[in-house]
Amino acid sequence: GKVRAPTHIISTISDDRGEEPCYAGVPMSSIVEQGLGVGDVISLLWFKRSLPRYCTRFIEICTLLCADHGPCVSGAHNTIVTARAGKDLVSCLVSGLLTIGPRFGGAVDDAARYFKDAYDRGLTPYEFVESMKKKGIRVPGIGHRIKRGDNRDKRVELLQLYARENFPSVKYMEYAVQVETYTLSKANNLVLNVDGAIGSLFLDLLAGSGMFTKPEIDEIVDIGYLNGLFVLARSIGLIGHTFDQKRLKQPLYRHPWEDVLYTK
Ligand code: Q5B
Repeated sequence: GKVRAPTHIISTISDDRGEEPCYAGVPMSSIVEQGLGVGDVISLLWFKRSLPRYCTRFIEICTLLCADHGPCVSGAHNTIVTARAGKDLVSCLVSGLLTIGPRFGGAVDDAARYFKDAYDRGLTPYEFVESMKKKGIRVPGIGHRIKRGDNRDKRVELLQLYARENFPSVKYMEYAVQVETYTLSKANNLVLNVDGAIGSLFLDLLAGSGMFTKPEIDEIVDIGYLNGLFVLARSIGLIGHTFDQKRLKQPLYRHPWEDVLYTK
């Protein structure tokens, strides 16, 4: 019989060998004809399934709300400096993206991991936060440089409102809110931030939509899909900052001496 030569790559998300490319088995023409959006495409290419509209809309809202947060945040700052050094679009984009990590924008996965573990083990917010403190770990998804208890992050409020109105259950988000209530009693900047809101709400989406088995949820949280939402969204803003600097013909950036503490 025929012997199949061994393949060096396995791929399960897309296929362009037919008349038209397919995303997780769905032909592109069908995506266009059904009027699907970027949330549906993310569902197909990341989760390998079509998700209900309220889920794909949630993914789109995350993308809209995280697209940019002004020129002063780490990512935009790096992109602006790189653009002003005369570099190309891809260099400007990746220099901004490289700042995304545990402190800035890349705490979504860890927020989901820690909130899930604490909720599933039945820890009270007090037990959870104090156990993190003992381990010397900052609670991912908590804290912000400019947002405060009396100046909440509008993005967090919008995500919470959407989920309360559309998700079958928001138990993980409500747990994150209880954690926030406790951390705010310690310091006014320890609000639930956008990473924490997305991390906890995505747990609710995964657990409440009925579209994922428990092992699949564990795998998604374990692999770490959710920082991808921030990375994808913020790429939109970083590309915008690149064009902005080039349009404005901004010169090479040099940080002022007065703003550096020179010391021995
Ligand atoms: N403390 C975000 O810190 C920040 C604590 C904490 C327990 C915490 C910090 C943090 C976890 C990571 C996280 C996502 C670095 C943030 C984002 C996107 C963004 C950005 C934008 C956008 C801020 C003062 C005191 C210290 C600390 C304690 C702070 N956080 N304790 N758990 N989580 N959070 N990142 O202001 O006793 O004095 O030593 O790491 O979720 O990135 O808009 O800017 O869209 O672009 O620098 O929104 O919270 O505070 O370091 O001076 O700490 O609070 O231990 O206590 P800060 P620090 P003590 S959203």
